[in-house]
Amino acid sequence: MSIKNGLPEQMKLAATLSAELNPSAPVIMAGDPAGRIALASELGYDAIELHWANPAQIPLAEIGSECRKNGLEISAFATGRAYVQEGLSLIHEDDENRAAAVKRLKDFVDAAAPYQATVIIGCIRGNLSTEDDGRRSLERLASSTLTVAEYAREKNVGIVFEAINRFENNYLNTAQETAAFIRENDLPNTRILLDTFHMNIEDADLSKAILDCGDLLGYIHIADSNRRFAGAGHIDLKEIFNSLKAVDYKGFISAECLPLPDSETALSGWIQGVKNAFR
Ligand code: LER
Ligand code: MN
Repeated sequence: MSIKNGLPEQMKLAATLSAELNPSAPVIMAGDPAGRIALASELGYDAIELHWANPAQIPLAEIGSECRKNGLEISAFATGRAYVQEGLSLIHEDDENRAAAVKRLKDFVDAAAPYQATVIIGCIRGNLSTEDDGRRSLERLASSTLTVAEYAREKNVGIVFEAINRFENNYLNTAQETAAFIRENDLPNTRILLDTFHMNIEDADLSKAILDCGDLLGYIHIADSNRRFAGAGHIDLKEIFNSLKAVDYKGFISAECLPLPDSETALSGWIQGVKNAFR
């Protein structure tokens, strides 16, 4: 295994970026893309993960050019803000809303294609209504996600589908349930995103969850138990890294954590926490 900056070279580190910082949203940096991207590069990050509700609002030409200048990639486009801010949901009972959610994800795929970036399906899968027994919603989810995944395959863009804790999405919470959904529906170009913050709430055995996903694992979000930077809580990150090594994980590991106590401290603390866990 070749090691670069204290980590396996095959594991690349991404810093999350959005337009504005919000102490309750798990995005580590925001604002002036040029300054933020230069700082992330200086600290040892390899990539940037973008968090916007709509790709049309992203200053993508500037971000792309600053990334190139600093030798960084765009790892992924997170899409959950389209649900949180605009209510677009892949399982919505209203056909128009659901079609708009699918269209938004296709727009994200188009934005991701030139950068060979991945598109994340997380909170945009929406929440089950209280009257729903789940079956019809899961059928809608499978159909909407299949449409997006087939479109992504044509554009050669990878999709990662995230297991999210029950307080944000009220179904498909564990790694096992989420992996089963992807496998059973044979979704093309689609792998699972595991987020250690959600796993700490939902998965009884974090290591086993990673090992069971195996090569279905396509992307990792690392935040600690309190959703602060790696090392700021009580998750056993050494165990996480040992499991990632065991499945020969070769993807991005992203700092999707709260910008606390401030963005700069979280950015440098996260890198240090990840390196300590790997040692
Ligand atoms: C999205 O990656 C995620 O983890 C959500 O919890 C964002 O709030
Ligand atoms: Mn996440």
